Parts: sequence; structure tokens; C-alpha cells
Amino acid sequence: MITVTAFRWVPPLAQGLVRDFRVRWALEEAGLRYQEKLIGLGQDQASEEYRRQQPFGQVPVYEEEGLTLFESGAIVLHIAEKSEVLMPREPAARARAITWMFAALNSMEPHIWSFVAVDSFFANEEWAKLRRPSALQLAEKRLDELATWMKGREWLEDRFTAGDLLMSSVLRILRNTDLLAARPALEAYRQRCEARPAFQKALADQLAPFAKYAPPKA
Ligand SMILES: N[C@@H](CCC(=O)N[C@@H](CS)C(=O)NCC(=O)O)C(=O)O
Repeated sequence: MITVTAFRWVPPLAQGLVRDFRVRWALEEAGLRYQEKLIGLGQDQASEEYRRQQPFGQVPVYEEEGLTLFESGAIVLHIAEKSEVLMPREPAARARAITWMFAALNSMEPHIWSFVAVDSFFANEEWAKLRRPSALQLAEKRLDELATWMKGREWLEDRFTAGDLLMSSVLRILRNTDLLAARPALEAYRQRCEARPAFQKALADQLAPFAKYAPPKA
């Protein structure tokens, strides 16, 4: 049986974005059943036992008979190799799908997080106010470039792959901004990805424990 480690609860700002979501979505697309192992923020992350599974104390961790993996991108790739829904078999198409997986995590996500950090998480800090214009400029540049690529396309390549799964998961981080709405090609692409039944199921499954384990309101 496959096991995915996720957080029992996170603050609303992070709900639906925690990276076990990408793994859950990939598993749903691949039609693979899994069980979740829920851990708490803090102590559970710091335990020696957990650090042996995830050196940085983060989620997700993926366990399968005889194999433990961390890093959501590597996990999604591992799952994608098991399913043609996520990864074409033809070698060139496979290489292109993997290229887009890296592009999502390496060329898009750092700029998107840099912006969201100053726009949302640290918005009231003086340093964040100073940093915001240049972070916005860098994020917008990447978004514009991706929007140009997406014009007239349904998916990043000629069919849905794990590249789209990761790219749309990264675009989702901007959900509290108007940056996607300002780029209709990207907004339509995000919606197309999120309309997939596997996405909906994975999201509901990540959110369920958050409702169950929500701390009592002060
Ligand atoms: N590159 C890692 C990042 C994992 C990561 O940032 N996990 C976050 C949740 S999305 C986490 O566990 N944060 C808690 C912490 O860093 O203490 C991956 O993709 O798996």
C-alpha cells in the first residue's frame, strides 16, 4: 500500500496548497490507491525518525513497499512513470513532459513564491514593502512568458501530462492575487487543469483533515 505523509492541519492561507496535494493529485490521475499518514506541525516534523524519511522535516513523504521518497517533484515523477495518463511513453514526448516539470518547479515557482511571500505572508513588514515591486516584476515576466506559450494551446504540450499537473499547482499559489485573471490564457489553463476529477478528489482529501483537526477558535 502507498502511504503519503501530510499535515493534520495548516492555517487557511496554506490549505489546498500544501505540497502533498500534488502527490495526491498524481495518485488520483494514475488511479492508485493510497493511505494518508497525518503529522502535526512542530514536534512531529523534528523527530529523528521523521528526519530519516524527510531530511528537512517537511511534507510530503511517499512510502511504497521498500521505497521512501521525499521532494514532491520527484514523487510526482515516480508516480508518472507508472501511468500513461501522466507520462507519455514515446521518448521525446516523455522528455518534454519532464522538461515542463522542471520548468514549473525551477523557472516558475521560485518567482511566484518570492512574490507571494512579500504580498501576503510578510505584507506588513517594511522590508517586504521595499522588495514587492521587483518581486512583482520578476513574477509578471515569467507569467507573461508562459502566457505567450499557452496562447492557442490547451496543455503545455499536445496532451495533459505531469508537467501540467505541476505547472497548474504552481499557478494556484497566486489564487489570492489578480495576476492570473489579468492573463486570460493562464487563467483558462488553470481552470482546465483544476476541472479534472482527479484534482477535485485530491483537493477534497487534503482539506478533509483540516476541517476535522481545526484548532478551537480563540
Ligand atoms: N521542495 C519540497 C518542499 C516541501 C515543502 O516546502 N513542504 C512544506 C509544505 S508545502 C512544509 O512541509 N513546510 C513546513 C516546514 O518547512 O517546516 C517538496 O516539493 O516536497
